[in-house]
Amino acid sequence: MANYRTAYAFAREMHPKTEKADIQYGTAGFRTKANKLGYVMYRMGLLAVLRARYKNATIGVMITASHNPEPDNGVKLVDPYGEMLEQSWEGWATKFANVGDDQLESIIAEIIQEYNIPMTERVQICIGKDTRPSSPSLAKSVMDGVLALSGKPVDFGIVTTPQLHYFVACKNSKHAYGIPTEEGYYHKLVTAFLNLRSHQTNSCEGNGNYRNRILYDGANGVGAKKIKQFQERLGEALKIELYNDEGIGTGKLNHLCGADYVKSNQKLPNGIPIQPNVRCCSVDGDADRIVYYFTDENDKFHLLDGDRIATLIAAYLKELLEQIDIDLNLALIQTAYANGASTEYITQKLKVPVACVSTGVKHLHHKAVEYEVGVYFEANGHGTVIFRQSAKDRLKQAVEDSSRSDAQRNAAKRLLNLINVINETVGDAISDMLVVETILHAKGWDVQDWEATYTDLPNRLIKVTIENRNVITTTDAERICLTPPGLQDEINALVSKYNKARSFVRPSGTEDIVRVYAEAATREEADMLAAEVGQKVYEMAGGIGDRPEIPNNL
Ligand code: G16
Repeated sequence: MANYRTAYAFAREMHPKTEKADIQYGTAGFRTKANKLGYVMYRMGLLAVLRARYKNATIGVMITASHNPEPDNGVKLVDPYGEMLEQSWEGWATKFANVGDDQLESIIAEIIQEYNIPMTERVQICIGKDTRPSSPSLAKSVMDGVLALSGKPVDFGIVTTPQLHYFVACKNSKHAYGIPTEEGYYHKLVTAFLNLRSHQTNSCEGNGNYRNRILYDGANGVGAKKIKQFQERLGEALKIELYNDEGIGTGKLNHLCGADYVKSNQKLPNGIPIQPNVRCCSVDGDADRIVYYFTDENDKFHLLDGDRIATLIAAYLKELLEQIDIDLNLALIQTAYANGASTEYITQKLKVPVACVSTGVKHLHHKAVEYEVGVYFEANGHGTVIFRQSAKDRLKQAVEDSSRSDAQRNAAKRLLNLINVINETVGDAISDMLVVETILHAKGWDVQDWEATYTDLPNRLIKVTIENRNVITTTDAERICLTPPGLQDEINALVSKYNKARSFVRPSGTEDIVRVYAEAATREEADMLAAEVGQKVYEMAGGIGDRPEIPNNL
């Protein structure tokens, strides 16, 4: 029976294509206004079943627009190990989303033929959604697509993006990675975290400068809902004070709060009280990113972003590996947004190799698997650590090796526990927070000690709106602009006016804008350079709306 004929009929009747303009599978799947996405969701349900049959595995579909404002929504597919959809299939996703209703049947036939996909396998598709009011009806469209090709939808309801990635990995590993339920997820992370705390000789309360209290900005999203599960389970071990937990549909999701707001504006989010030198963190709308920050006694804001988290983790892992005396190749993967000072610190001081790749965790993840231990983080707070199975096996052997000292075996145990706190499938804000808290506690550090490891170069990130963001193309991990012709020369000329300066531009893959990044020796120089490069983009690439302004306080 050719099931895909049913899919075609469904498409015409229930999920007809409503948009003429093409949509592209971007940095993290499709993202646009929620009311334009019904048919795209249905088609991603179809594609998920085809992918699952091809891989003979469970596939995930996450409905979220993460850091975007509430009227947006989006969808991305999750591959068998919990990683992002293989890039070679992104083209298929884009084709599926853009063909006319009358071509849907033939494109399904085409992909079946190209990959020789067995159409009789019964496969499961895990579906999750964030707290956007548009998510339930979009999830229904995905399910219709799954059912149309006789797949089995498994509805996880409202979950964080990294939880959905974890469920998929658990199912495909036959539970070796963990139990594919919310409870299984909390249990795995919390048990490992508490084990690490109880093995410290000092108390839970504090260690050196570390205090077990943190102010947590939930971005009025799913990260606010799910942190309550951790609060209950962690109790006194980590006192998490929750802020920004407005209800679903209040329009407050990511509004003046959340990780993206704090990182981009470099200031406190709404709702977090000013308490000098108290550790704070913000997650984004689907809780896959996190940044830390604090305000000092002079009300000065200090940001500890993804670069800081990456360097903290990489340094600690290196320390543990040295204590165990085991030689595993460890590397840190960054993007062009990484602060120059962080790259210098990690290569010169920590002597850990660094690789730079294009924006998007899919690129970082891909590079990180080339190492036995790959730490990857974007400056925006999106990242994790991946350990090869062979690395985990060697750590287990080290624990059992009686010729090793107690200190060495304990360090190996500690690292194995830490691996269980980490969500290796994708960046996970809450898991990352527990890892940071573990390391700070172990070192007896508070945020000031952490910040003292190196000094960030002041930097500024701005957005410029242009008519068609695809006129900007880049190369060299997005550090060089190829088109429009001449723009890179202008950027070079501007950069040369400032000290220790660097700037690049790239089209966003999640918003209809161009991002401009600038860093320089002083705050004034970084702000000025960002504005000047932004103006060049506006002039040379078809700017619309507000022209970037030169800051008037300089
Ligand atoms: C997504 C991706 C990230 C990326 C971010 C911004 O994050 O998962 O890897 O850094 O978009 O991408 P762009 O600059 O292309 O808009 P999220 O948290 O929105 O899913």
